[in-house]
Amino acid sequence: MKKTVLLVVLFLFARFAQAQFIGGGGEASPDLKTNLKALKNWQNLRFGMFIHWGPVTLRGTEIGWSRGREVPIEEYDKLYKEFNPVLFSAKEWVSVAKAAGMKYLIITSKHHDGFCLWDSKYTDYDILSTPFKRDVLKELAEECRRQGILFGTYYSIADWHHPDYTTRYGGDPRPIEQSDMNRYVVYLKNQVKELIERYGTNILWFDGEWEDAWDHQKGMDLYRYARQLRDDLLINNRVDKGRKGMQGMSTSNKFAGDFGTPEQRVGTFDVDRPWESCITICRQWAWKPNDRMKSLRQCIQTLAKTAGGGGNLLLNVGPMLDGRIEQRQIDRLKEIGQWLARYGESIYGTQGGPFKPTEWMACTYKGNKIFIHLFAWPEGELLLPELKGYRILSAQVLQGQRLKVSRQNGKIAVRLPAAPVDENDTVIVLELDKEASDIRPLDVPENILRVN
Ligand code: FHN
Repeated sequence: MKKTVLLVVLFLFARFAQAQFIGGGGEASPDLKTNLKALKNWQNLRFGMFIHWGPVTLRGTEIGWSRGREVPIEEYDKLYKEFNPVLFSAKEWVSVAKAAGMKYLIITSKHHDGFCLWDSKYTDYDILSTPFKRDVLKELAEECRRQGILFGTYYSIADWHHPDYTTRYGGDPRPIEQSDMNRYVVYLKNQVKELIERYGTNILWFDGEWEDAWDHQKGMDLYRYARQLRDDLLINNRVDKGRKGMQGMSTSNKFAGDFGTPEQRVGTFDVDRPWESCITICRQWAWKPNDRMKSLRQCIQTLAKTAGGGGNLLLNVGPMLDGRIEQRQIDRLKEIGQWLARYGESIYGTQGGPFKPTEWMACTYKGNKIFIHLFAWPEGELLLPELKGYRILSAQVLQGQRLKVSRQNGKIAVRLPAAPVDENDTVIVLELDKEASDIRPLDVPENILRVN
């Protein structure tokens, strides 16, 4: 008997140790815990605007990365002396986001090039040192509050301009012997404090954590520092070193961060861990003349697939050097907004699933309603795997006609109209006899569909 008890105790301890130190499940340490109310609110918003902007826009090359490449470092670091975007209007930008159906906005307060779009007490390499002399972050933060858009700030941990940051880029000849990363971390924290206390940022979207200058300890320390300044703050997983490349999710719970950050792709279906895909509406993050822009179809289907996978979409625009957002990008965003004005119920406040996304469909649900987003049009009938234990009370095209629904050979069969109602994404609504939240996610065989 004594021997059995000892074995049980040893087994339980081993399990506990595994959860804590080897990661992959188990609890994140208490002071790295996400503010669940803030997280839920943000997840319900589903769609935000990302903005990459700075003096580099004078050259139309990529922000940060073109320093020391397309634009010699000396020239790049002097661009701010010519930066005078007189047509910048926070009201216009926020109105464009709102018209697109976006519910939050994240602006690059400081990118890898180290230039600050606000009046920072800790550097002169900021917007007040330009001929423009207006605090872009102040105007945007206030306008977001005025128009009810959640305001957030991107902040690059990598700072290729700052003398104390210890990773050089772009052939930068400056030796790092005099550099002091601890001094840089003090600078970083002081600026983060400004963003939280002076601009009321709700989301800290860190980036540039992949370089050797940054490590796990610094990541966890920065997360704790920011959360103790403001508890209902959301901080992405690029505050720490857990992110596994562009797929964007952290490899274990030991790393800090409230949500994963897949980049330039729709994240993998995951309804257990929060995530947000950041994707450019064109190809470059910062503005580039005649950069290829995504079609309306691509934009809407990317949003539906992201929500259908359980994630948020942060769609990026790069405003021009005079401060305006390009008219064609404004028009594209407005078109997305028109689709959301009609079908937004199938995106905002929904969860991903229960049918997992495929090439031709994605699925979201809310309460007892399941929204099937169709990107291709089946011949005659839409067939879906059975939902055992659930009665389907009705089926209809969202905002449209009712449809005949039946069970056939263990499948749900929805009789469809001859043609899609919306070429980009026609939404079919199934109303169930009870909440859909307990349905375990289901794979939909690609070949279940006969497309005409
Ligand atoms: O280098 C940056 C890039 O410029 C852009 O900011 C994206 C946005 O997520 N992040 C980095 C690349 O991973």
